[in-house]
Amino acid sequence: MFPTNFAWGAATSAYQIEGGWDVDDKGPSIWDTFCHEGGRLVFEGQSGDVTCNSYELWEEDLRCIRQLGLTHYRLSLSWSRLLPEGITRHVNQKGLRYYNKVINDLLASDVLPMVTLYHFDLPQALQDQGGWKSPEIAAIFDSYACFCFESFGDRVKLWITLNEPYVCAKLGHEDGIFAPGVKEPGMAAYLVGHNMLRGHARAWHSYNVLYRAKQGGSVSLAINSDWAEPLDPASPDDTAATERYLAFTLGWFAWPLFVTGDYPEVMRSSIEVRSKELGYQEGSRLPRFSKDEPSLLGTADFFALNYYTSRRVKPGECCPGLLGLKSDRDAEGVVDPSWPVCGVSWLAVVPDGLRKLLKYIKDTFNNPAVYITENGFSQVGPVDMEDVQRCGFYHDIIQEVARALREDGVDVRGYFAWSLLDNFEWADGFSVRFGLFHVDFSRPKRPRTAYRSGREYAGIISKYRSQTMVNI
Ligand code: GBH
Repeated sequence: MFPTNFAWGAATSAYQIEGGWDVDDKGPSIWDTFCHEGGRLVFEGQSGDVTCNSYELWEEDLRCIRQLGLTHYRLSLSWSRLLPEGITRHVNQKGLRYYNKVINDLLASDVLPMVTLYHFDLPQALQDQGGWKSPEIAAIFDSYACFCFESFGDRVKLWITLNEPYVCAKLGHEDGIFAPGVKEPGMAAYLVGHNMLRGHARAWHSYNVLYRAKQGGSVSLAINSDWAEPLDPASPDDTAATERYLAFTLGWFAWPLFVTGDYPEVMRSSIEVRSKELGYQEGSRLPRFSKDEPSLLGTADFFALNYYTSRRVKPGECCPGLLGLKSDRDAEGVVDPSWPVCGVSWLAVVPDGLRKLLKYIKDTFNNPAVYITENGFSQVGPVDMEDVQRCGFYHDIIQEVARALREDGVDVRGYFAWSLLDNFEWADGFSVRFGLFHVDFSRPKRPRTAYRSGREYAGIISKYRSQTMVNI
């Protein structure tokens, strides 16, 4: 059913699980600042100060990883734990030691690490200099990336530079509901997305020139996208809106890497049309890539996809008179009434949307190798250790991955469940649980206990792995 070397994984991110926010010389990140600011930014004023305390309890995480029988584990590095000021002048040796232990322990357990360099947690020192809005950030990210390739690249062969630039750009700099809490609709998000792409491209080129020959790994950028289809498939307006919807999420970051080295044409033209309507005169709000910088095209060694949900799409009805990403996009996603919604309101459960999105990626981006770097199902409200709905979800979604592989010929290389552990779910704090393991945040030792879905995922992995063994 699955190729022998298929990656069976689970994922986490540093700020969501580590805690230890100011121990051992770690510098603050924008999420430390955002959570400590008070107000109603995060559910009940919670923070990632301690969360799963994986900084102290890594060996407990390793036990969970082994219990699941994972072949791969996706984690992220805390930039400000390694480089407290964000730059390589000052290296925190204890941070280095921590990640070296994590990586070595994984390898000793026959689990391969996939390492994300950046998952939403910019060092505060860099935010103070303008953060992702500043053009200089691309070179600073590149030197951080090189530091990581140099330090860990002898053992890490799968790299993600940036997780979900869309989320950093839109939620962090347009809606202001994620750190750094900037609300500059229709302006900052495009600039931030642009600088993230520039930083990614530099890091990929550095890896390519300086490390690839001796380390032999692969580097990509994790792109989140809903699957989208027209609300009424017979309506040309809905069909055009769907094209814009995909262009403004998946296309925004995938077109530069896989198709043209530039943003999708429909994204450029929509932004220009809206700018004209609003009498906005100062040139395009969507920056242009400079010919003097390394090209974006070809700077992904595989397609890294974070898929959670799907939408039916129609033309937008939101605020046509306002400057903003939604009004530029002019497309509205709605949840089909037949789709169950799990936990959080945005998460309509649509497993076959993943298959359709994978087929779309194969056809649009020239049949890349694909890792599904995140996918999951959340729980809200009283804890249910016998989470049968989530069990059903994992069975269904893995069937869809199998169909994409076998029937549609998509080159899927791996699947990472989000998440190994219940953790700090950003603005939703601890109110939303995505873990395969339950974490009791009320107890100092933060005990981890497998949900039924954790046990079933372990069963699925062991079943498919034994089948692939038989195949050889
Ligand atoms: C992932 O993003 C993140 O990488 C991960 O850290 C996180 O824990 C996981 O999702 C679960 O949420 O609030 O209505 O504005 C997934 C992509 C895009 C999904 C933004 C939620 C917010 C919708 N996310 N979206 S809304």
